[in-house]
Amino acid sequence: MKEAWARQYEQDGYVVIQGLFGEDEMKACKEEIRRIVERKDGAGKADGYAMHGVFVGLAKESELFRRMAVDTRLAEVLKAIIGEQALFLSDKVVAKDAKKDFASPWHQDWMYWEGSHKLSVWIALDEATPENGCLRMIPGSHRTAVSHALHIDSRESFASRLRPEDIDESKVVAIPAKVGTAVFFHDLTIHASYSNVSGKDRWALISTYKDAADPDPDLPWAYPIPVV
Ligand SMILES: O=C(O)CCC(=O)C(=O)O
Repeated sequence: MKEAWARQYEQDGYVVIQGLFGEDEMKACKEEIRRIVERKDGAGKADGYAMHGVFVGLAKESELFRRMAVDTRLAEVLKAIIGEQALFLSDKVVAKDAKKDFASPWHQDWMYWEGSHKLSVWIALDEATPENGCLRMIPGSHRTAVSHALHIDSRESFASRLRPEDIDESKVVAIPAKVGTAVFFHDLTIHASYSNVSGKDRWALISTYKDAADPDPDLPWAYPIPVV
């Protein structure tokens, strides 16, 4: 299995493991996220503006997410792909629902971080489909860094994005995911997500890792935890 994961990741720039976590665990994560957001931003905010977008730094705030970051099921896959020195750096929730139905634009994560290559794990806290905003990927795109245009609307996240003409739609693969599914992807894999037109939640937990042996400048956004 380990070799198959590593091979798939090497070939496509991502590997999908359906149902790596259980529904109850994902429900507990969502409840904990609501508690964190309410504690940080005030009562009612978890169902208000704060929960309709991106909240960064869950592990910093919660033992549950510190455990989640180094969970043995994730660690097994991370070790197969990154190696023995996998290091957790940061996590976030990307929450879309009936009030916030944004589609994430096409991009490569590396444009935001630069430095050594990182890997992110996108975990489905709700079932994700094309109707409620599942991921879209371009297999094999992790081999090349593509220049991104700067997006000037500062009210939106994802400041660096690819131009529509950079995307060959015939190569795009949708990644529907059952609750608890984990998508491991390279920071050069070109990805986006559909908007959520379903009226239902589509929350995802996204955690980022690197090989601790790879040099990097200071990463002020990181909250490092060794995986093994
Ligand atoms: O969950 C999503 O909608 C996509 C998030 C994403 O592309 C990212 O955080 O890099």
